[in-house]
Amino acid sequence: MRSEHSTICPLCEATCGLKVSLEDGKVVTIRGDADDPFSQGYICPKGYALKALEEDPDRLRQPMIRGRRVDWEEAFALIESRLPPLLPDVAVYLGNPNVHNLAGQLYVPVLNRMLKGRNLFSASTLDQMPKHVACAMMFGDPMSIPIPDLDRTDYLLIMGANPLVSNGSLMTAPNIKVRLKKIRDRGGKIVVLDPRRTLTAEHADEHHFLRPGSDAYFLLGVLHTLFHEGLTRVGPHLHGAEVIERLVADKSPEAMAEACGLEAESIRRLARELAAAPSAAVYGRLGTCTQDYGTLTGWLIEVVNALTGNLDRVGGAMFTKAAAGAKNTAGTPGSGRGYRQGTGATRVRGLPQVNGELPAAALAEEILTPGEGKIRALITVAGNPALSAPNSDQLKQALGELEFMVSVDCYLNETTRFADVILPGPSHLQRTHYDVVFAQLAVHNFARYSAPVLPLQPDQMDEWQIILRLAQILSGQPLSVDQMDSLVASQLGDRYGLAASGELSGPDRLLDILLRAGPYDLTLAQVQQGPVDLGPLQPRLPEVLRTPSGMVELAPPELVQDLERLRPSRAEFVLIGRRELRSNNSWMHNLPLLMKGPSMCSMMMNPQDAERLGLKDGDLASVSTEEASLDISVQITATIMPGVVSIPHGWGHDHPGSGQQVAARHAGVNVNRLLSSQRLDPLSGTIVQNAVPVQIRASSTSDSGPHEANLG
Ligand SMILES: Nc1nc2c(c(=O)[nH]1)N[C@H]1C(S)=C(S)[C@@H](COP(=O)(O)OP(=O)(O)OC[C@H]3O[C@@H](n4cnc5c(=O)[nH]c(N)nc54)[C@H](O)[C@@H]3O)O[C@H]1N2
Ligand SMILES: Nc1nc2c(c(=O)[nH]1)N[C@H]1C(S)=C(S)[C@@H](COP(=O)(O)OP(=O)(O)OC[C@H]3O[C@@H](n4cnc5c(=O)[nH]c(N)nc54)[C@H](O)[C@@H]3O)O[C@H]1N2
Ligand code: SF4
Ligand SMILES: [Mo]
Repeated sequence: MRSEHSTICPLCEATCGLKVSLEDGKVVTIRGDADDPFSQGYICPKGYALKALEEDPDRLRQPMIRGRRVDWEEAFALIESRLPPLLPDVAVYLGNPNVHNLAGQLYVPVLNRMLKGRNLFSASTLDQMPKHVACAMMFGDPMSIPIPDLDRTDYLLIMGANPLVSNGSLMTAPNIKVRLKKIRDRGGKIVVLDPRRTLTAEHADEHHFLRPGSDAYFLLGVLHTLFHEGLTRVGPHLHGAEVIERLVADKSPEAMAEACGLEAESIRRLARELAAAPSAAVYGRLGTCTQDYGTLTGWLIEVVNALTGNLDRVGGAMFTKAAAGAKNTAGTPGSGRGYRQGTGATRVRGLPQVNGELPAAALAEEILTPGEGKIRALITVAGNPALSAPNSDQLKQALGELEFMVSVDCYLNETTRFADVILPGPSHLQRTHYDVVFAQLAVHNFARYSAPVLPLQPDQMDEWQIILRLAQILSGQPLSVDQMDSLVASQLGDRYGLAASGELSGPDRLLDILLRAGPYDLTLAQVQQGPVDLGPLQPRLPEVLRTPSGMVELAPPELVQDLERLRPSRAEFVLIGRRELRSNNSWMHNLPLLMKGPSMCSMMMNPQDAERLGLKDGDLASVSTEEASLDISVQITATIMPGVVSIPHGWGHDHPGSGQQVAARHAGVNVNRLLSSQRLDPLSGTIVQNAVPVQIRASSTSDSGPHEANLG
């Protein structure tokens, strides 16, 4: 029997609507859903790969205790006997797929509460935390991130993002390629600033090489020009423009040019264009976050948006208004308590909490350093820090020294192989989906829900049930998962003064409360009928603000002070990352469909540099930092700036006994072995992954042996 089901792809921030055809309960085809008003039929190779993911024989379907498949009862019995005695020295690490999963969005906070404000780590401090901190200081809430009004803008300046490959981030917008093309078709302009001429740059009107880590210099030069030439527009809700004017008085394009690598005239012209465009948005993403000056850069981008009159303007950088779960639609409109970083700090280095969590860069030392409060047990949920976090050699050693570790994950991999117990949730097609997080970051207001395409099997637990069971074990309360769930629902209802539905349970019940409490008064029943189009983004100032002053804070003192740290890079070679269309961070590498073609794990290098070092295309180069040294094959290309090399992250599946046979054949090398866990953006605790100084030479190792795995 054949049937067709709509679902929302949970693999990246684009949140495409997909149509899945089933025959006798098996997936036959997956295609883009032409009826989805937001994604209009778009699908990328990873979306197709949901079928392969469903069928992957190496995906875990049963809990595991130290490599042995067991039933749920045995798995939880072990956890129940081992984990509670290790409290309060239990830590949680949350990986990226949590934000793509209702269990992660709605139930993981219950697990986190069991830590009582301590020892919470996540991939956010490997990623977007700088933007949260900058926006929380400016607008009062970490999720009040201005989003480019992509479908109406006349001018888009992209810094440190490659949305044609990543499919967009902190800018939920399916089918970026078409959306960008439409900007140009309507006479608009796209400019990309990136140390690499990316696929996105190829689809832009203009691309400039920008030195890694130097975005702040460019933005200061732009701001100087705006003031110097009288091009600023200080809207009614902006506070602190005069402080910015003083700060940039000596930051002329001429003074900034060398540090950022653009000509002074280009900086000046781009400033004028931003000011003159009928509407414009500066959009910065990963490359502007995971660098030495991540929070500074995230801040200066929004200052430019604000002072060109583009903040909150149609076609500019606007605030999404989500239907469920947004903090910037709760509480008193227009003002609030402002940014709250948390009062805790790490034990070893005293690194402050940011936005309630601790920097992931500190995880290894918190496990390895003896003393009171040492982390003795770890729960990872949908994360692979052994490959994604810095100084991986040290982190792997730390994971090996834990007294107990539990991983909620669908694969045996570089991280979960250290776990005493692995608890696999159901597959990505077996779950209810609603993007509570990404609907807050979208270029259009939507509420979209999808029911599971495939049913849960009797021997499976849903992921939210697994999380609640772990929370219950840590709480020590004699409650069943259903009782925990009802408690969570009634607490959530109380927060909004609403009664939890008596007919629903699980994520549906929580989502129903959030929708009813949200600004559009929707219900679960309404979103279950199909996508609800809530219209284009609307101006939201001052209602969106939650700052104590009720104003946009253009010059928060902490950020102004952080400017003193700004220094140009002088290294001969700096390392940056990149993303590939057929890869998803450290996973999905076990799907043959995506692993076809040449190895994705190579080091890009400019021909001038290669010639100087005597390297030819495909040669092995040795790359080193104080942390480690690794050999990797060189890909010579003029698309990368001289003095810059690029290695993607998420590779290094070379551990014997890994549970992923295909990934092991495409092992690659782990770039995060090279990164120092000491080098952080101080205000956000975020690890520096771009503009990292490295030494490079031709490798003395012959092109054979373990490197063969790297050639795919
Ligand atoms: N050098 C360098 N390092 C980087 C980056 C970089 O650009 N350069 N990027 C950083 C960024 S932006 C990020 S977000 C991090 C990502 O870092 P992590 O979040 O730690 O790693 P992922 O590779 O996303 O690992 C996802 C894990 O979740 C599992 N998984 C997948 N789906 C599910 C699910 O539905 N449920 C559960 N329970 N598990 C699931 C996978 O098997 C895998 O183990 O890496 C960071 N590290
Ligand atoms: N196919 C695929 N899609 C993904 C992912 C994936 O692994 N694969 N990962 C997902 C995740 S977790 C995230 S966070 C998003 C990230 O999405 P994007 O932000 O689009 O990330 P990248 O493609 O890494 O693009 C970062 C760009 O910054 C540039 N860059 C590096 N350093 C600097 C700098 O100092 N200044 C400037 N201006 N540019 C710099 C790099 O050359 C690169 O082109 O992608 C998501 N989508
Ligand atoms: S772009 Fe992202 S959401 Fe869309 S199909 Fe690809 S992986 Fe899925
Ligand atoms: Mo990320």
